[in-house]
Parts: sequence; C-alpha cells; structure tokens
Amino acid sequence: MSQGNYVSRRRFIQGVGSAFFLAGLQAALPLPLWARANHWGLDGLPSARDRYDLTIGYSPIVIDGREGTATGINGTVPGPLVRLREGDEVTLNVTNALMDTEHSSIHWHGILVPFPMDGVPGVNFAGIPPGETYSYRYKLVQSGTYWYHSHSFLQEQSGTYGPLIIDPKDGEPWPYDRDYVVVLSDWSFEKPETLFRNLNLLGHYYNYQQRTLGDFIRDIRQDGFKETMDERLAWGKMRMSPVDLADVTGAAYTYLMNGNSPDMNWTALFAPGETVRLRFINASAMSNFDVRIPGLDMDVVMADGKAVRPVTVQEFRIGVAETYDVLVRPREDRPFTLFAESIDRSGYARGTLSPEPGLTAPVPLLRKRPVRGLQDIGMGMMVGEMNEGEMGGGHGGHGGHGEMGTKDDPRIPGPNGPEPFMPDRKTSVNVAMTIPNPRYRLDEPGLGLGHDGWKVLTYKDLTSEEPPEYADTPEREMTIHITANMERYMFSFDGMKYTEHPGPYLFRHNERLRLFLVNHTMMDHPIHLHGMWMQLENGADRLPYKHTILVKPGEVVSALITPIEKGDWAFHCHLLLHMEAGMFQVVRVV
Ligand SMILES: [Cu+2]
Repeated sequence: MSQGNYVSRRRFIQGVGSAFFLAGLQAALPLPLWARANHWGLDGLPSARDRYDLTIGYSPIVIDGREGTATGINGTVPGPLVRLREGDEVTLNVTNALMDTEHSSIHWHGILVPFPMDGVPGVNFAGIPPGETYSYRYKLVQSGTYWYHSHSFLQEQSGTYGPLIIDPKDGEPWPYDRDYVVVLSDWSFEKPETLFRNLNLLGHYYNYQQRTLGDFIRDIRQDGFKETMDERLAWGKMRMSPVDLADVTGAAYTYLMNGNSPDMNWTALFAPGETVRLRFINASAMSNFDVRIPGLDMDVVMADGKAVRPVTVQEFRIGVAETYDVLVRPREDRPFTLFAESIDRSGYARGTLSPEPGLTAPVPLLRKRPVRGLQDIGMGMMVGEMNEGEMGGGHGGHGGHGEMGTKDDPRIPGPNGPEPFMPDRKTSVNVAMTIPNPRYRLDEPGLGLGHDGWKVLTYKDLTSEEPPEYADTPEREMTIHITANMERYMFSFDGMKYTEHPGPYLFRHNERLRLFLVNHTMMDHPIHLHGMWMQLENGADRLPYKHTILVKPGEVVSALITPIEKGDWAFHCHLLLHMEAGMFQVVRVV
C-alpha cells in the first residue's frame, strides 16, 4: 500500500498510449460469455485467474433493437466476470480509453484492500487519465459474490460495472449443482447527466404517478377532511411527495438482468432435482429491486458476499450495491420466472430458469405502487417537527414526545441511542425535515412488502455463519444523519453536502465503533462504507457483515465497525445521483 504503486504504475503505463484506445473501440460482442443465455453456469466458464486486463471505453449497446452508446468494459455491458481465488495476490490492470474524460476508475465493491487500491478518485488515488493504465494489486483475504464499478463521474450509470466473484480456498460451505451470476441493473438511453439535470430541475421529474384530485376526494371520504388536509399540508411542508419511492423510474429505465432486457429474457438452465446457486448482484445506479421466483422457495445463504445461516424466503428486497446468494431446488420439469420488480413498481427485470432453451413461464403483473403514510417515515402527525428549509432559520425541534421514542425501544442498542440532529443556519437549507424519534425497523421487509401471503426476507433474519472476530461491546459511539431536501435534489450527511467541505469523519485504527445511521428522509438509502465491514446490530447472536445497508425512511440502524486499514475511505449513498448531489463523505482512519 505504499506510494510504490504509483511509481510502478508510471512505469507500467509508459508506451501504452493509443494501442489501448484502439482496443477500446473494437466493436466487441454485445454481451460477455458469462451473461449470455442458455449456458450451464459458472462450471462452463474459465476458472479463477490472478490477473485481468480491463479497458473502459465507449461501446455500442443494443437494447430491444435500439442502439446506444455505453461506457462498457472490454466492449460489453455488464463487463467481464472477474473471477478470483481467496488468498491470491491479484493484478487488475485497468485502462481508461474514454479519451474525452478527465479520469476513470474501478472500485472493487466490498473487497478489503489497502486504500491506494480502492479506486475512488480524489479520495484514495488520482483516477486514471485517458490512455493510461492503473495496476491494482492486492491480496484477497475473503471470498464470495461482489462486483466492481467506476467511481468516476456518472460512468457507472452508462455501463461501467461487472460481477466479481472470489472462490473460497477451502471449498464452498454447501453443495450445489449449478452456479449462476445474476446482475441486475438499470439502463437509460438518456445520458446520465441529463437524468441528473432533470432531477435538479424537478425532483419529481420521472414520477408520472403523482396523486390526483380523485385520490384527494377518496382520502377525504375515508379519513375525513381535517385528517386529509393535515396530511397533505405535512407532505407539502417537507417538499416531498408520498409517492417518491424512486427518483428515476421505469419511465426512463429499461431494467436489465445480465444485460438482457425483459423481452430478451436471459435464461439459465437446470435439470429437475438439481440445486441451483443464484448470485444476485444489484449493480443498478438508482434502482432497488424486490426479487422473487414464483413457485420456488429461495434459501438465502450469503449476504454481501458473507455466509449467513440459511433463511427460506419467497422474496427479498435488494438495495443498490447489495448482493444475495440464494439456493433454489426446482423439482418440476418446467420453467420459472426470475422476477425483479423495481420498488416503485414502475418496471421489472426478468429472466427464466428453465429445463431447456426457449421456454418461458408466466410473468407476474406489477403490484400496486405503495403510497407512504407519514407513519411509514416515523413521523406520525408531528407536523411541528418539519423544518422550514429555505426560510434559513429552521429549528428541527426535538421534543420528547412520541410513543415510539428511541430511548424506550430496547431493540436500539446503547445506553443513549443515536444523538439527535440539530440543523443550524448552515445546514438547514439542505434539510427538509428531521425525524425526532427514529424507529427500529430491521424486522420490517420494507414498504409495499409482506402483505402477499409469503415470507419476505428482513435484515432481522440475517445471522452470520462466521465465528465472531471482534468484541460486541463498542468503545465509542457516533451518529451520522442521512439528510435531504428532495424537492431541491439536495442530499447530504449531517446536513452538509460533500462539496461544502464538511471535513472527514474520524475513525480510530482498530477501535470497536458503534455507528448509528439515522434516516431523516422519506426514501430508502443504500449506505456503503469502503474498506471495512459493518456488522449490523440486528439482535442476532452472530452479527451479519454488510458493506451496504439499505436504511429505511425514519429508521435508525446501528453497526459495529473495526477499521482495519488506515487511510481515507469513501462513505456514501449508493444511489448514484444522491452521491453526485452530495450524499458522500470521507472516513479517515487514523
Ligand atoms: Cu440516497
């Protein structure tokens, strides 16, 4: 992890120049081998290697007959399957062939590396200038299902991502017959910069399903005039709308499964009676999904690459950047639909698990779009708690009222619970509302889930399979508040956007830290910490390891962290445009 990597990089890139640029322009096959339909899974693919050469360049992409330009890797979206082996020293040479960009980069999501290998420009390296190559070298101390993506500008949205799996050195913990990678993502023919600009103009730009006058009249009939008016005024004051589950919707996106649109129908083959491992990776820029396979139980056996005690479910929510490995055992000689519905019900990614090529199973209808109530964000009718935002003098009140008070809930750890958030003059414009009494919600599957008569995974269900490595009592507690002014498309931590230079959060090397995350917004945010694990305090006897935690509206979660590597690490919301809008910070381990 010395500066030596930079020196060797300089040496390495000498003489690279235009040869790589030409390689990037080659019109390669539109899909990499691993992502094509009708193959027999990872067994039919090359085994693990310790060296990969990846070139990020403009490449054609064809979705449902329409052609666009992607920032692919080695000419495809998603990029190549990077398959590595635990314990190996690996070399990953990444070349930036995007000749008109300032820089590109690859971040190895969830992989523990020394900080100069982590790949976040401006935080732990300088980025890869056009025409140059950066050699990432590190030793793998883990195994499981992960992914990699650009951390430069909005390149991830236009295709710079791929799966990364690490074979364990001592064999897999459970037997199975087939092994498939299932990468979920969201593609738009609009340029990512256009998506971002439109949302900055109007936070609801891609939400065509706003509530209508008819809904208003129906609500008055159901709930009475005063109740309905109070609720509408409350939402208005927060400058938010109760239907904003996702900023960018199916109106702009085609949802992809291994680079295939729903109509292209990516297909995985099985023989009846086999056990099939499906490695779900949410490589979307902005889309959380609800995944199910009608007719099949799924045993969740890994979360974020780490083995968990198997949980049998019929559905799970996967936040952006999370991974879940499931085992399924189809006995019948018939096809099954792999269905990943976007959480706002505006579209889906779809594929088929089939005993032979060319078969399809019924595709479920999209469910009704859920509407958030104020209770769903932990607000109740506490209209007085809303910050006036742009008035400049907002006082997020922190009255002691509230039946669901944090201090009274024994499931929230620590003697005091999370610290309250007090926006001041500097931060109030960035913060549309504060939640005075954040709630424990780890036993809830998420809005719109759990009412269909089948079991949906919750974070409470996750128990690590690994023996505890660290103490479960923290030496120190800190709270980070997730804040936003959605209408103005401002996203921040503790009311400060990254561009406002709030200064890094300080973690101590090898300390045992309890980090509270409090979500003061009405959206789910997948919060990702680089360089170290977060062990979610969900009451399990062995806390599950997470690199990304999907934090629900009005929720407080806590995680125990041991910062094992000194250096600067990124900490951010993994909704790409939220990160771009300011929900990003540096964690400095000293
Ligand atoms: Cu976010």
